[in-house]
Amino acid sequence: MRKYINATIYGNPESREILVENGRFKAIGNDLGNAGEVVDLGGRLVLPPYVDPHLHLDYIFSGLGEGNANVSGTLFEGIRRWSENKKSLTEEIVRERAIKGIQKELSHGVQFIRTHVDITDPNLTGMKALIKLREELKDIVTLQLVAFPQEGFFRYKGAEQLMEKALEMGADVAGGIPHFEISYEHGVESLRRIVDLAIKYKVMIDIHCDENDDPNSRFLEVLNALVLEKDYGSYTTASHTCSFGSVENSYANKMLGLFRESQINFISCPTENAHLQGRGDTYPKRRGLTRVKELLENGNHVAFAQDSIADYWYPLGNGNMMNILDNGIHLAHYTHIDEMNKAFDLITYHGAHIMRVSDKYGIEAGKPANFIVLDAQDAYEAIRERAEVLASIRNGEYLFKREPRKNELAIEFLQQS
Ligand code: 17E
Ligand code: FE2
Repeated sequence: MRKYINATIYGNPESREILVENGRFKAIGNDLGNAGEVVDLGGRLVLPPYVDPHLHLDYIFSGLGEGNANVSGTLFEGIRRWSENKKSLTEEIVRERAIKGIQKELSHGVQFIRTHVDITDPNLTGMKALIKLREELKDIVTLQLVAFPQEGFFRYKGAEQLMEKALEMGADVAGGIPHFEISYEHGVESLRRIVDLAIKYKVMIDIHCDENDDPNSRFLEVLNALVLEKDYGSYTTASHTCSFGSVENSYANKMLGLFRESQINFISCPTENAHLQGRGDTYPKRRGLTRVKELLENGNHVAFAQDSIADYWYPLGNGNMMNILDNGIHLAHYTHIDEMNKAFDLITYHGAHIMRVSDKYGIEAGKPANFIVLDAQDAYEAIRERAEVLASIRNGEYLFKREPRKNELAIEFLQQS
C-alpha cells in the first residue's frame, strides 16, 4: 500500500491524500491511515494522465530529411508527399516510428492515445503493425486505432473494402476525410457508408472533417445529421472542423443547437491547424481553429490533440500536451481565470470521454491508479508556468519520475524561487 500526501487533486479540492493498493486507487480523502510507503507531494497538482486523442503514429518523422519539407504548408501537399513516400513502407518502419512517438508522448505524461492509421494501402501495413503494438504495450499505454482512408474513401480505389478489412482485423474507430473526396456528393456518400460501417462493426467514428478554411465546406452538418438520426452522436467525433471557425454566426448558431441535440464530440489540433490553415489568406490571416469556446459553452466535449510529430503536414511536435494546451487556449481566447482553472479538461477528461474510457479513467476509489504529478501548486500556476510532469503512474507503478527543476541562476540575488 502506498499513500500520497499533500496532493492538490484537480477537480477535488477537499481531498489531500491518495491511497493506492494492488494497482488501483483504494481511497481518496484525508487522514487515510497508515501505509507501507508514504510519498509527500508537497502540495503539487495531481491529474489523471494526459490524453492525446488525435495522432498519426504511422506518419511520425516521415517529414524529416532533405527534400521532404512541405513547401506550400498545405494539407494537400502533405497528402501528395505522403502518397509518394508510403509506397516503400514496411511493418518495421511503422513499428519504429510508432514506438518513437509513443515514447515521446509517454515521457510527457500521456497514457491514452487515439491514432489514425492510413488504410489506403493494399497491404494494410500500418494497421498490421499497430494492432500488434496496441496489444504489446497495453500495460503502459492505451492505444485506439482509427481506420483512416487518408487518400479518400472513394478517391482511393478499393478503400471501402480495405476499411472493412481493417475493422474486421480489430480497428477501434472508423475514420473518413469527406473534404478530400472528388465532389460534395462523394463526400456525403462516403459519410453515409462510414457511419453504416461503424454501426455494423459497433465501433466509434472519428472523421477528419472540413479541415480547410472554406466556409462552404459543410460536411460537419452532414455528419452531425447522420449520427443524430441514428442516435450515434456520443460515439462520434468531428476532428479539425477548421471551417466551422470561418462560417457566419447565424449558421454557427443554428448548428450549435443541432450539436447539442446529437452530443457529437470535437477534437481540435491547435498547433497543427494554425500551421496548415490560412495559407490562402493574405491579411487578416485565419487561425485554423474551430469554435472551441462556443462548443464548450454549448455542452459538447472538445479535446485538444497533437496530430503530427515531424511529418509531411507539420514539421514540429514532440508529444508535449502542455504545449498543445498553451497554444489552444491562446488561439481560442480560453484565457479567463475561470476558463484556465478548468482548461486541463481539454487534455484529460474530455479526451477520455471521446475515447469512451471514462469508466476506467479518473482519480476515484476502485479505478486503476493512473495519474500524473505536475510541478505546480494548482491548475492556473501549472498553465502559466507550463509546468513539467514530474511523475507518471500507471496501475500504481511509476512509468517515470523526475526531480523538480532547480533554480540554477548563478547570481545569489536571483536564487529566490
Ligand atoms: N492527414 C490529414 O488529412 N490531416 C492532417 N492534419 C494530418 C494528416 C496530420
Ligand atoms: Fe489528423
